[in-house]
Amino acid sequence: MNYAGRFNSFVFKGQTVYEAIDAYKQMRGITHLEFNYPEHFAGIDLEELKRRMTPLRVNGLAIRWRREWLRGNFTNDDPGLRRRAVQLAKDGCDVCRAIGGSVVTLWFENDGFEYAFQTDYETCWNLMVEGIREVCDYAPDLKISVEYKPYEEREFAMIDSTGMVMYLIDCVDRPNIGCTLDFCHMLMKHDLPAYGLALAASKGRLYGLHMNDGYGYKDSGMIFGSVNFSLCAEFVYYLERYGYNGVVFFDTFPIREESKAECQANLDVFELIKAKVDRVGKEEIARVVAEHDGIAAQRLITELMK
Ligand SMILES: [Mn+2]
Repeated sequence: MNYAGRFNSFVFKGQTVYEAIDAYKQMRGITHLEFNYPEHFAGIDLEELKRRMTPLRVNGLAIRWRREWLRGNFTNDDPGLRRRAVQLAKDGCDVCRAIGGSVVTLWFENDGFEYAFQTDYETCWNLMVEGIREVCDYAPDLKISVEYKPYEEREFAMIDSTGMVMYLIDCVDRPNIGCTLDFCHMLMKHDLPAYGLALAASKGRLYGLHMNDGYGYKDSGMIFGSVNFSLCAEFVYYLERYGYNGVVFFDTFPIREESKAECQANLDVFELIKAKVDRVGKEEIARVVAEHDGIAAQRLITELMK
């Protein structure tokens, strides 16, 4: 498996990007880096960055629009700001390519609404589709991956569920559009994580993973497998079944925990759950799934817990 951790687990505690890279190099199993653009590139020389990160590779980067676009990224009612929001994503594509990455993740933190009568839904949907299409066409050599989240920062997000992101992919209608699935975001929406995975992967549109765990009512960002063992095991099984060969990125929030140990704990438990799935075997799991029976499923979960 390819693994990456979250830079802000270190940066939010005052460490530099280079210090975080050094920490990742010391962990067992980390293979890739995943940046935020533009925040992690302030004052960074790309050639220097490439030297410092070797032998780690870059998966890609996530665009962060942040507060300047509070009224919307791609649905902003100010045409100039909207244009700059699309341009920021295109600039991110250039940087991603320059450092050897292949996936640009778009999470539309500001595209949503709070009030009835606040939004013309059809107009805004079309702005989302057209903006994303423009980014896809700008960088046909990169994977443009939309990460959905049901709410936070807005009360309602434009792209709020597995179903919505699959519909979006259909509307954008480009070969390089896909999605990144965040485990906590799926739980927040009461989307069954493995179900969404199967829909996206079966269409060849699963470009990224944000692995974490939580209680479902917010973006808890806890260690993978800490809360929902059975759902995590099912998720790993379907990753193997569809031959996912992208990066497993741990999108967790070690606010009180030591960041390096927390990332390593994620990676170790993911490997353990993967080993359990492999021990039981894909064929045996498929046989149980085919029974379509709750008790048989629970017997399998019990077996996986051993
Ligand atoms: Mn995420």
